Parts: sequence; structure tokens; C-alpha cells
Amino acid sequence: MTQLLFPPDFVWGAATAAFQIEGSTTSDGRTDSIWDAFCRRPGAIAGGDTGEPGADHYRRMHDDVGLMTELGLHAYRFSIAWPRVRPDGGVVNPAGLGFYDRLVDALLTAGIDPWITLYHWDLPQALEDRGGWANRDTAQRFADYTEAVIGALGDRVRHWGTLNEPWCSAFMGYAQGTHAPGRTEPAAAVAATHHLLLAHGLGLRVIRELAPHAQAGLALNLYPVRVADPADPADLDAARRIDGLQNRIFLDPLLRGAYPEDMLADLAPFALPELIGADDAKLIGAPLDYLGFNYYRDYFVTAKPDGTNPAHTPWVSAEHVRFPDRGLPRTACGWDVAPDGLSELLSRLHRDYPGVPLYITECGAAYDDRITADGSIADDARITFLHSHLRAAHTALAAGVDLRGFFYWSLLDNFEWAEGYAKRFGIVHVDYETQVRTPKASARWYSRVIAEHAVP
Ligand code: PNW
Repeated sequence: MTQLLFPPDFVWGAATAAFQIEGSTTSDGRTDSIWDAFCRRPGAIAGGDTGEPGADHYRRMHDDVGLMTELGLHAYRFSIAWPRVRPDGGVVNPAGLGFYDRLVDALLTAGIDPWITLYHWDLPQALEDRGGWANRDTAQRFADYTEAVIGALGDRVRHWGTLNEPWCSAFMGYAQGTHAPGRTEPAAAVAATHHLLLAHGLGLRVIRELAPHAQAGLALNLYPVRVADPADPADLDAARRIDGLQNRIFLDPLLRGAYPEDMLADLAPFALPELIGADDAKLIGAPLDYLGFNYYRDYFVTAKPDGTNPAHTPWVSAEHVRFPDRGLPRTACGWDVAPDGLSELLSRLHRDYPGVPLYITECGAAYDDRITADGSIADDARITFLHSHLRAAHTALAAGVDLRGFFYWSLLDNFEWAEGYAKRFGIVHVDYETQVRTPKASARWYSRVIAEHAVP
């Protein structure tokens, strides 16, 4: 049997996020985030699910680190809950910081490298009450929060990420309204985009000052965009717009120092040019030690109408674009399985944004896992997904792309945002009644890949 070998220093990890796994949403001084509030809105979350019980990780943290050790993970990417550290966005809460202090120590003792994301979507609701990400001041509040976290953990943690998927925060949260805070105001989404990028820049400056030896970056969600009819100028324009709104509006200011001209023009009616302060571009474009990106699927786009007309979309200034069905296999989330897109995306980043080491900070799939009579979970579909995406990553490596690591999403089944607990992404199954953890077949498979530095 042939094997695809990965470099010996390639980082193999798994990822989670605070609100999705922790539970204990009122413990030790934590107050509401926008997700706690959004979960109370009737109809917002499938099944009426909330952040309780999560995977009860707040109370089972030590067992979960034990699980990571069993799987042989090199690195664990997790996020810190802002409303634990600065409840209501206000003064620092040592009890909330204490949890992460113990988690970091447990990981270091186990020889697992902590990769901390500062913002994975749980803005304190009190800051949303003052305008949320549509308010420029929230970026400064993020810098204050970053200062508290780096002050407490910066001596031990080597890898930091400011934001996770600012596209989701801005466009699903403030335009489409399917994510917290559930607003449907396109101009607020555009403002949120800029203020999130500014928060990244201000947070990065704090990290550079307080932890000069740390590696810092962030995680974008990037998608290759494929055009339905390359001979149709309207379809080509649709692809340009979606690529701009999803990928370039973040990549360009971060890695080239300025928003793309076409996005500035498309979003002029939403006042993007006016939002940009004198020093913003420099802050946002400060050098990164790595670029993380989350890969789930590609997009297939057309400008041809399909008879639908959604009231709210995340696609500000591209509301007419449609995503037709190509008949590809899909995950339980209805997302097309498109591993080729991963190697393409890696090659594009290498070509268009050279010089920055790349990490796949999330990649994974939800499937309707079934527990068999003997208690095992034979999630063959997830293994196939993982296998094909790791092959794609290897293809890019072989082509010379500077890819340094891969984090599976997710370590544990967890709260899948608007989909609630119904969608399971874990390589470890969680029984939400008993909180019993059961590694799925995919966990065993991934564990062997890590041990052998190779994909069969
Ligand atoms: C990412 N969408 O979220 C997040 O970083 C994770 O927290 C999440 O659990 C994972 O991917 C799986 O979904 C997304 O509907 C959630 O387009 C939803 C979408 C995209 C990304």
C-alpha cells in the first residue's frame, strides 16, 4: 500500500470553540454573549437548543485533555470566551481567566501545543447593546480584552489567533441574520467587516507588545468560487462579487494593505470607504506569522434567477447571485463535498499572497452518525471526507505550498450554531444526556495518520 508522507514537523491538531463546547454559561461570573441572547429568540436555533449543556467541557476539561493525549494530537485549537474574561465587556474577571489558565497548564503538561483563538463569535451582549461590531469602539474593547488574556497566558502560549471567520460574524450576523446578533442590516454588516479587521489589527499590536516571541495570525473561511457558465459575463461578474465578499475583502487588507478596488466600489453605497480611518490600513496590514483558513466546501455560482428571492442574504451588493445544485455528494449540512477546492485554494494563496505560512485551522464534516449495537460509531463517510481532503493538502505540499499544519473540526460533537446539537462534526461522539465521550472510527483513523505522519 502506498502512503502519502507529510513533513515530520507538520502540525496535526483538532479544533473547538468556547460557546460550542463549554456549557456552564453562568458559572464563575460569566455573563451573556450575543449567542446566549440569540438562542432565546424563538426560531433562531434548530430544536430551540442553547449553549447548555454544550459538551460540558468547562467541567470535564481534564478528561478532554486526556482524550487528546490518547489520540496523539500535537496541537489543540480552542477559543476563549470574552464574557468569562471581561463579563459585560467590563472589568477583568480572574475566575473566568482561571479556567483557561488551568486548561493551558493541562495541555502543556500533556505536551499538546495550545493554539488560542481570541474571538470565536461570543461578543459580550452588553457590547452588542452599544452597537456591537457596527460600532467602531468595539474594536478597542477587543484590544482591552486581548490585553487581559495575553497578560495572563502570554508567558506560556506560543500560538495566537485574533479572529475566527470574520465573514460569518459580519455577514451572517448582521446581514443575513441567521447568526447572532441576528440583525438584517447590510450597512451594519459592512461596518462590522471593517471593525472586525480593525479589532484584529489592534489585537495583533497588543500581542506584539506583550508576547513578542509568540506566533500570531487569524482564521478566515475561504472558498474557491466556480462559475456556472464561463462564457456568460453576468455569471463571471457573480463569481467576482462572491470571491470579493468572501475571500478578497479579508485577504487583501490583511496581506496586501488595502481593500480591493472593486469591493470599495461595490460597497460604496454602504459607506465602506468612509469607515476607513487614517491609520487603519497599516494596523490591519501588519505582518502575520501565519494565515489560518477554514475549508469546508467550494461555491458554484450563477447570475441566472432560480425563482427564489430570499428576504435576507449575506451577499451585500450581490443579492441576485444563486448557488445551483451540481449533484455532488453532500454532508449532513447540505454542503457539497469538494476536496479539489482545497488544493486549488492552497495554490492560489501561495501564488496571490506569497510569503506567509499557511495552516488549515478547520476542515471537517457533519454526518448522521449511528451508534451500532456494540457502542461503536462507524463513520466511514467522515473518514472518506478526511482522507480526500488530506490527499488534497498533500497535493499542495508536493507543489511547494508552505502548508504547515491541519486541524480537524471538531474534536467533539458540539453546538453547531443555528443548527443546534443536531449536526455532529466530532471525531469523538458526545452523548448529551450522559456526556459520555466515544471516539468514532474516524478518531482512530486520524490518530494513526498522526502517528505515522502519513495518509494511507
Ligand atoms: C465554522 N455557514 O462555522 C466555524 O468556525 C465553526 O465554529 C463551525 O462549527 C464550523 O465551521 C462548522 O460549521 C461556519 O452556514 C458555520 O456558511 C456556518 C457556516 C460557515 C461556517
